[in-house]
Amino acid sequence: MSVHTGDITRQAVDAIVNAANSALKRGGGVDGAIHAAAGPALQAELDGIGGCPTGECRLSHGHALPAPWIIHAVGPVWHGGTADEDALLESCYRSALALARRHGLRTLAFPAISTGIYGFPKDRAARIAVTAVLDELAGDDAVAEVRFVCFDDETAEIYRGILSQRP
Ligand code: AR6
Repeated sequence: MSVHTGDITRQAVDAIVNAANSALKRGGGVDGAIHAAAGPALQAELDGIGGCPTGECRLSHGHALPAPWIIHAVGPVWHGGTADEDALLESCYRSALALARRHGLRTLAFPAISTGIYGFPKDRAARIAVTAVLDELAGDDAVAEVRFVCFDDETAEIYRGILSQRP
């Protein structure tokens, strides 16, 4: 696991993870950046998939991206912590790793799912992300590398702090 600052669309990994919505329709934030970089063929492919429930993931091609695949993860909207948000966010990370394993994708880059437009507290989300990924990677070498790609230094520092605390 490693922490990076920058634009996830530039990552040359087997799959980048998108913070999508359940309709799989182009939105703002990292989703908008991924659609802009991948090109219109991405929305056409997603329209064929239809949608995706919160906490789950769907796979598409990367189209014009350096990454050949995109894992679209639908994170929860933050409602104050009483609407199963933690478990749904954890499920996004676990589902993304499971999908990667099933398709032989060995290097992944994750954004901080739900922490932008969906309003999930950044520190709480980062702890869930790191804990879920660590647990998924333990004892299973199908996925070799996970990068947490943060858009801002504040988020990157949160991830670095959490990773430095682990045993
Ligand atoms: N690379 C890496 N991280 C990014 C990038 C980028 N290019 N752009 C933004 N981020 P958000 P959400 C960070 O809002 O909260 C969309 O409309 C951003 O700073 O993209 O899950 C979808 O269609 C933040 O830390 O996703 C959904 O409707 C993180 O990515 C909705 O937003 C996630 O912020 C999903 O909201």
